[in-house]
Amino acid sequence: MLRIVDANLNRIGEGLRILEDIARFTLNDLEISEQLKILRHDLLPKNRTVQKRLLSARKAEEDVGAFLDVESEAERTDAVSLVSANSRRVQQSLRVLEEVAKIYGEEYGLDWDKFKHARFNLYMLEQKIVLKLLRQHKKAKVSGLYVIIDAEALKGRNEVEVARQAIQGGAKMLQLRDKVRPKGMLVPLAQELKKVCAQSDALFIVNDYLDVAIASDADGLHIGQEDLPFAEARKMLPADKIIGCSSATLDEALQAERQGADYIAVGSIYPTPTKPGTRLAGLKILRRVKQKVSVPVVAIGGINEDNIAEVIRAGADAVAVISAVLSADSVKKASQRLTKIIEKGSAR
Ligand code: TZP
Ligand code: MG
Repeated sequence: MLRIVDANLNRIGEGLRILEDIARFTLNDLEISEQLKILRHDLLPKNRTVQKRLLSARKAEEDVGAFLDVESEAERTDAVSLVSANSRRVQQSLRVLEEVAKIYGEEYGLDWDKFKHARFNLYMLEQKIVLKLLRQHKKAKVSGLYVIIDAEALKGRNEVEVARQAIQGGAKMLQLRDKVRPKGMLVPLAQELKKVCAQSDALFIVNDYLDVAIASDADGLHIGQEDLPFAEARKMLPADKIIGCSSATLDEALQAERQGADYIAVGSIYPTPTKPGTRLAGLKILRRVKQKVSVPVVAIGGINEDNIAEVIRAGADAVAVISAVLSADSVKKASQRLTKIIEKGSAR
């Protein structure tokens, strides 16, 4: 029994340490990593006599299961599977200790209730870590050509077909921007667009509407300075979804980053008839924002084949366009040309 207790305590310590390091170094999340650290310290025995008894019972060289690897151990390809596998390990060990402690608790100084609480605590922490990792993964994909499917610029063309063409032409992100149609019509359209994006690993973002983003399981939401306040949107949007914020000044961009924006859109870079009355930010603000923030920066407004190279040179990670793609005769060819220039510029 002591060998079981010893082995499971070791497993718990090791598994929690991996989770803690992922929270600390991969997610930079102080709160989660501290919670895991406290959990680890709380669970491992501090009583010297108990520690000694456990050490004396250890016979690692006689462990018949020591090298019994299962297939899935070699398959842990990313941080999410690492977190899932290690959470499972810790949860199972906590369960074992809970059962052992119910019978031998007094003799070994183990409290079964503590293991049970820790197990439930870990279910929640695992969920938090996984959702945050998934968000980080999406955030890392903010790059390249970002095509905004704007209802008014479509001129009767079919959104889904336009989306397919844009992706075939190299777009890495799509946004549904529709300030006209009722949401009852937008939700099925958004769901369809999400499917098209998911097939090609492109990000699908909904402009303005949190409810449509949630209903369509979009990868994220885009909000402007006068839309739903960031904090409210973050509270209501699932933790694995990203939020992008528009900004026209360095102060707005810095504030958005402080609030937790996953990307910052800077615009308008050039004057544009697509959004009359929009504030002009220009390349200078784009450069300054890029220097000051660490989240990806998206440039928007009046960008086309003639000026996109200088936008990339100014530091944009992604370029959002409406008319340069939607007004072209061929959505696919226009996307291809823009993508090519972006790739050339980014390779420098
Ligand atoms: N936000 C700032 S400028 C702009 C938006 C939505 C319009 C971008 O459209 P275009 O046609 O690429 O200039
Ligand atoms: Mg808006």
